[in-house]
Amino acid sequence: MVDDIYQAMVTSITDGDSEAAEALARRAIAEGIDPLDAINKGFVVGIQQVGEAFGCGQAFLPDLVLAGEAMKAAVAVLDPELASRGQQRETAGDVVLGTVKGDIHDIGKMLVGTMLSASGFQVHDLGVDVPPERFAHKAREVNAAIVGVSALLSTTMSNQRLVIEALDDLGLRSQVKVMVGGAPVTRTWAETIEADGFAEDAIRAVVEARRLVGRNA
Ligand code: HCB
Repeated sequence: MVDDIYQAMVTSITDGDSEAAEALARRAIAEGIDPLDAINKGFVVGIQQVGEAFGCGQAFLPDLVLAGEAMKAAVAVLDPELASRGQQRETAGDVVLGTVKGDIHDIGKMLVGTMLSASGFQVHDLGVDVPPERFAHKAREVNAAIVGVSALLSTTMSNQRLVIEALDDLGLRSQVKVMVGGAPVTRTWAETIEADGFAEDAIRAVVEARRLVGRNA
């Protein structure tokens, strides 16, 4: 029964059907399904399938656009549910979050932001296509503990390094931890550019962020 709803979620994304995705997200809440399970076992599986189909030429840009919109419609419904789970926690630190310059993918970053907020971090989401200097200036403005940098394209990954350099230019590098992520990003890449942390998904991003601010519990 629950598996049926997860499968319907997958299909709503592969069909690029925002209305169905939104309705299924509402149904999940009404039926007491963990919003994180709805995202990870349902909607994310759908978006991964669309990504794979695009990668091998079986889906096209309009399919990506529609799937992305359907995914965002579902996450927008589930987001407040996820966030409310962390409401009473003390602040674990400020995180500046954004997708690098030249890159407009924002779904994964949004999920990371939601999970970090739900875990007690104060998140400042700069959005997408963010120049390196903006990350650095915002980090200084809010006295950030962590800068989270997302990149989804192999052509924009190198801009994560530029964010680290921009922090260095403002003399902030020693006091701000940098956590990188995004589909093409690996731990090896993170080490190559001397980032402090890396996470494969939003759950691991919370674990990593807590490690970076010295709150492993
Ligand atoms: Co896009 N796209 N796309 N796309 N896109 C990818 C990323 C490809 C892998 C698809 C493919 O070829 N198989 C590919 C990139 C190949 C590469 O470079 N290695 C690709 C391409 C090529 C392109 C265009 C160039 C297509 C074109 O125009 N010809 C173009 C680029 C536009 C640009 O940015 N300048 C493009 C455009 C689009 C949209 C706009 C149509 C749409 C984005 C909509 C939006 O975000 N509002 C889109 C989408 C939806 C995708 C796929 C299908 C899904 C991305 C996604 O949302 N994944 C993606 C295929 C894929 O990734 N499998 C495809 C789901 C989220 C939950 O996962 O990895 O983003 P995530 O985030 C995770 C994780 O990485 C980590 O936690 C997140 C949550 O669990 N994480 C962090 C992310 N950031 C973190 C930061 C941290 O500090 C820590 C952890």
